[in-house]
Amino acid sequence: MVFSPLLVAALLPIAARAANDWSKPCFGECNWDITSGTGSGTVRIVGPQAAVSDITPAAGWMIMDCDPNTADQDIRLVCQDPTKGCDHIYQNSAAGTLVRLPKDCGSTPFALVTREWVHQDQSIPASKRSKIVRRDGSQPVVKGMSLVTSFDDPGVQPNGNVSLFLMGSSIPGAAGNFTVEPPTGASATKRGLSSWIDDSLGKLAQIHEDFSLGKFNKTLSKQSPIDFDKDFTLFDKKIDCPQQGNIPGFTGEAKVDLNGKVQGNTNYGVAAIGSIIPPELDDFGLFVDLDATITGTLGIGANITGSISSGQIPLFSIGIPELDFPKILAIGPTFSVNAEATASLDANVDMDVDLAYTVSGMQLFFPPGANSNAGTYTPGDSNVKLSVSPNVTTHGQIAAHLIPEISFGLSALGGKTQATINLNLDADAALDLSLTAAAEASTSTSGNDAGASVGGCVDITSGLNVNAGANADFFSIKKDTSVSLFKKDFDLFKKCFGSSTARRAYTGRAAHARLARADGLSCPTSALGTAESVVDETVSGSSLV
Ligand SMILES: *[C@@H]1O[C@H](CO)[C@@H](O)[C@H](O)[C@H]1NC(C)=O
Ligand SMILES: *[C@@H]1O[C@H](CO)[C@@H](O)[C@H](O)[C@H]1NC(C)=O
Ligand SMILES: *[C@@H]1O[C@H](CO)[C@@H](O)[C@H](O)[C@H]1NC(C)=O
Ligand SMILES: *[C@@H]1O[C@H](CO)[C@@H](O)[C@H](O)[C@H]1NC(C)=O
Ligand SMILES: CC(=O)N[C@H]1CO[C@H](CO)[C@@H](O)[C@@H]1O
Repeated sequence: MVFSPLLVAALLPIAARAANDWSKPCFGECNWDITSGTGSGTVRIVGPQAAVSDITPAAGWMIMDCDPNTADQDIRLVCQDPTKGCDHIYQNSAAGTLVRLPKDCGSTPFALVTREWVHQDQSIPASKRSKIVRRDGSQPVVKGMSLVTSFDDPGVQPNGNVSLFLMGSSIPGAAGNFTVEPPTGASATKRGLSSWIDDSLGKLAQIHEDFSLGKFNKTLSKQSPIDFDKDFTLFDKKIDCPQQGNIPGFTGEAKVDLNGKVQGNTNYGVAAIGSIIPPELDDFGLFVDLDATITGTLGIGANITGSISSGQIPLFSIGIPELDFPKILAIGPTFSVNAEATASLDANVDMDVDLAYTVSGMQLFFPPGANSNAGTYTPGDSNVKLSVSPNVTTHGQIAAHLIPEISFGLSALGGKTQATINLNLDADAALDLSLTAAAEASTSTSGNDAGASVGGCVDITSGLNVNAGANADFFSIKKDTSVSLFKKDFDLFKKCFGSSTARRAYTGRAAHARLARADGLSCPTSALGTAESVVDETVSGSSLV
């Protein structure tokens, strides 16, 4: 691992300083930090001198009336200390200049001046009088300024284009542990932009890693916990099966239950590059840190035949603290859990399979870059229980998915760029079952010797598949495409049992594809024997890695 100069700097206590320095004027370039309790970040804007200026006390200005909760407004202000550079705003004309606002004025870090004039109300509030009226009793001229935050306001010609570079983290207090450095010279090409994004995300990810290792003051490290624990039925279909000859009528049922648990922590970081004037994003990337344990038990019972699919079922959804650079970029993440199951069966089947995964130190990058780190991934022990009716020849296939998902709603520059980026961790368990009615079945009198009465093979696989996608065209990612970030499959359990005839009849996956095309459920055409246990074992997770 290469230690960036940034990281080395971050490790020195003296480097612990926010990028936005309120004591220095922002002339031609400016940093602004998120200081809310839910995250941290810095946006850096860079433009020609005439295009970026400052109306905070650092540049000598004092604002007299300004609504701290409004973005677009007219304000009154005076130049209180000309030696600090109030005049910088007049390099071209005040109108068309992007200015930094003091914290107590406006709800945004920057605004575009559309008009500047000598205000007709020259009064100075008593509370500010002593600071503003000069020693000789003279009073500076009260100016008026109209501020807007739609940075392409048609009412004004901007004094130049202004670039923006942004880095943010869901860890409060991480700003100040990084600085946003614009790309230099040749790298300001399309390719240079995306490598700037990659580098910035790489640096942030490194800082996150250090935070999680407790290298920094631990009280700063705050993660977004994810916690989900629920029992639910993915589908439950009942059919009244009428009497057929000497098979009595009964209520057939196909049921899939899942007890799912997802516990862990997540953090994220973002980087964006573009311009605030004109307002457009040129590239964007994010990464997610994830430590999670996904466990669950999948239970299946069926005594009717056919295929069924539950479709994706939303089970749970909760917001994760957002990151907001007002009027520039807002990221609102959501953690949700979905589940899905499909089955094709024509035997009497009862199955319980555990899902168990632990993911730690996973770092996922979107768009996928060189930085992705799968972390360590350990399957846990899994109990496998399977009972089937002994005397049918069948192929069956069941798959169940538990899908925790983190989606990032993104809105940049007054909605000019909007998209939702989804990262989903699809944990699945699948059963492939192939049974052949063994000749001995008819002579078997006790259900205990399942091996003698039923033959076949069972193959249980489980896997974790991490995908990313966006719901709108998003730079290099096209709408509704999905990118695989990580994929791992395990053959959890594979076993043949019963007679050798039955084993030979095992035809593998090809047979299931045929069945999966069938649709709907129906009553069995012949009586199904009572299900007998064929597998009851614990598969050790450590045997799978
Ligand atoms: C400002 O940005 C616009 C739109 O991207 C571009 O057409 C124009 O050439 C830029 N002006 C300068 C001076 O770079
Ligand atoms: C850690 O952070 C807390 C809260 O910000 C602060 O009170 C404490 O002094 C810090 N400790 C160190 C060793 O920096
Ligand atoms: C059919 O399967 C359901 C679900 O496993 C079970 O509750 C029911 O008792 C079964 N009925 C028969 C007649 O086997
Ligand atoms: C399966 O066994 C049951 C009883 O064990 C019997 O009633 C049924 O006819 C058998 N079905 C087939 C297809 O052999
Ligand atoms: C190691 C280090 O420099 N940590 C700093 C990260 O930033 C916070 C907030 O500015 C400081 O308090 C830490 O000391």
